[in-house]
Amino acid sequence: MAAIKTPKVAVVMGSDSDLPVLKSCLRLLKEFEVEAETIVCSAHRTPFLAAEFSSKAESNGIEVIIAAAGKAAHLPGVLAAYTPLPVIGVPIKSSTMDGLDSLLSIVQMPTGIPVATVAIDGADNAALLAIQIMSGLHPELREKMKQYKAGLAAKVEKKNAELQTKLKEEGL
Ligand code: RP5
Repeated sequence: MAAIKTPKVAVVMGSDSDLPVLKSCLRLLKEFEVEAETIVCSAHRTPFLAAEFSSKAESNGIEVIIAAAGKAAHLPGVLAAYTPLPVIGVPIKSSTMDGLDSLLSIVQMPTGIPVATVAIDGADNAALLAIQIMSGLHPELREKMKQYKAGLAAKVEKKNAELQTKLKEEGL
């Protein structure tokens, strides 16, 4: 049986000014031991690079593309146009419109070319969704995702227990 390769995603940002938002995405991918190819590439300033990168992504072993952009955020849609791979769009809050411009530019894709869009600045969910998509091929990711969710639940349970104690102490 052929060895299953390391899961690999591309994290593409429209500008280096998007990096602060994407750091938590990169940290999560690292935590789940997913390889990330991370580049700056603009749909408007480097359109040929965007087309070339996306056209070659599948043959370069990438399984999911995460694309972040702000303002007239066309990068995720342009990348999606050039690849059969799933593309996850991260709208960046980078202008006077508080990211609503980015959100609508990314989410309102025409039929046939979907971009799975997370919340404005929702970089963590982009990483988690990419991991969930890849976990069909990589069972170890499915197991890690179960542990991650159990960890989230444990944190909420702890907070609830603390709240109950506090309420009792304050007679509320
Ligand atoms: C978008 O324009 C980028 O994704 C970024 O969010 C925004 C501003 O880019 P810079 O002017 O900071 O390079 O293309």
